[in-house]
Amino acid sequence: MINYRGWRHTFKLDPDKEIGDDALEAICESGTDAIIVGGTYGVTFDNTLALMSRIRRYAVDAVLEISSLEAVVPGFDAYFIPLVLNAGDPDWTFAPHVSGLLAYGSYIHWDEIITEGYLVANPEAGVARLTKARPIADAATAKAYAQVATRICHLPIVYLEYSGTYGDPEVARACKAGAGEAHVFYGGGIRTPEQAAEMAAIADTIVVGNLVYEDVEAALATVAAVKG
Ligand code: 1GP
Repeated sequence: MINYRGWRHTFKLDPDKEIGDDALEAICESGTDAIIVGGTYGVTFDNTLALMSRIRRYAVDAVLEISSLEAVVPGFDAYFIPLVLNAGDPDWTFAPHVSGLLAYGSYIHWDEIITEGYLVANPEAGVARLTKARPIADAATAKAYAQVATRICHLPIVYLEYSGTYGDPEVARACKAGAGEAHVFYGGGIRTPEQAAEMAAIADTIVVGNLVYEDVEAALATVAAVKG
C-alpha cells in the first residue's frame, strides 16, 4: 500500500504526450514523491502500458489515475479513481465506476484503490468540458464541495483541479479547510518555484503536469521548492 499521505510533490505524466528518455529519467530521479499517470484525452491501454514500463525502471511510486476504462493497466502501485464532485453531467458521477466494476470487478485488489473527490475549478480544462463541471462560484462553494467529499462521502482525498491554469489560493485554502482529515491535492498551472511553494503551503500535495512537457528544467525546480 502506498503512503500518499506522506507525499508533498508529484509529477503527472500524460500517456498521450511525448517525453524523451533523459527527461523521464530526470523527472523520476528528481526526488519527487510519486509519478501519477493520467490524462483526459487520448489515453489508451498501449500508451499507458508503454509509459508505465518506462517509469518502472526507477524506484519512484507510480500511480494510475483512471480516466478511461480501456486504459486500465495492471502493474501500478495503486489506482486513483476520480469522482468528479461538481460534474454537471450525471453520467460522469457513477456510471463509469459501475462500468468499471462490471468489467474488472473480480480482478480488483481493493487495497490498491483510492478514491479522489475531484473538484474541477478551471472551466476551460478538458475535464471540465467533458464532465460539464458546474462552476465554483467562490471560496465558500469550494469549501462546501470539500465537505461533501469528506464529511458526507468520507472520501480520503480531495483533489482541487485547476488543470492548465494557476488557481486561486483563497479557493485552495477554503478547500483545505473543508476537507478536514482528508488529504488535499492541488494541481494546475504551476510554472515557478514560487507557485509550487505557495500551493504546497496550503495543500498537502501538489501536482505538476504540463510544465514537464514545456520546460523540464523549470519542472524540476518545483521539487526543490517544495521539498528543500
Ligand atoms: C492536471 O492537476 C494536474 O491534472 C496538473 O495540472 O498540467 O496544469 O500542471 P497542470
